[in-house]
Parts: sequence; structure tokens; C-alpha cells
Amino acid sequence: MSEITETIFSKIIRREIPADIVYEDELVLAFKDVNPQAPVHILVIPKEPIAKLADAESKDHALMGHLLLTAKRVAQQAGLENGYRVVINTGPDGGQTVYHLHLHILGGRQMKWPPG
Ligand code: DGP
Repeated sequence: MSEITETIFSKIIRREIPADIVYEDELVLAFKDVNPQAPVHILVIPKEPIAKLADAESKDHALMGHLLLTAKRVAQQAGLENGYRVVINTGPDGGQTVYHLHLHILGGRQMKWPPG
């Protein structure tokens, strides 16, 4: 079950706080991360406030696909033709800090493995 979440990202969706928005449609929003961990660091979020990946349900099937395809679109738009990384931090052990589901798109440098 997805609890009702109100986070800083809800305020960005409603334009109550500023963000550098790079893509938007009726279902999702993409904007630059305020604390970038790579030369390109963009977040893609659903407008529906699903708290975390672990809360996604079967009804979110199409939305989850749309989030991934938006990550691809935004990475292309950012010129990341040499590759990039898509990350979803989930829950405390996953290092999630904002409880509104988001995909990190990281690029513009060589990524390391394993991540910390
Ligand atoms: P996570 O740790 O996976 O929950 O990532 C949350 C990310 O959100 C983190 O990289 C910083 C970013 N972030 C937090 N607050 C804001 C904000 O107000 N504006 C923007 N653009 N990014 C934010």
C-alpha cells in the first residue's frame, strides 16, 4: 500500500519551490538534482506521489514503464550518448532520503561499480 506522501517534490510539481525542469508531461516531471553527484544528475518523478519503489502496485505498471522511457528520453536530451546510470534508492537501506519515488539519471563521467 502506498501511503499519502507530501514531500519537497510535491512542492516542485506544484511550482511552489523552484527547480530546473528539463522535461514534463501529464504523468512525470524531470528536473536537475540540487546536489549533483555527476556532471549530469537529473531526477525523474511520477506526478502521482508513490512513496517508494516498494510501494508500486500492478496498477502502476504503465507508469513505471513511462518513468524508464522518460529516463531514456532525458538522457538522450542531455547528450549522454556514451552511457549513463539510472538509480532508484528504496527505503532506509537503499539510501532513500525523499519519500517520493524518483529515478536518478547520472552521467557525464565514468561510473564505478559497486556503488557505495
Ligand atoms: P534519494 O537519496 O535517492 O532519496 O535522493 C533524493 C535526491 O533529491 C538527492 O539527490 C537530492 C535531491 N533533492 C532533495 N531536495 C531537493 C530539492 O529541493 N530540489 C532538487 N532539485 N533536488 C532535491
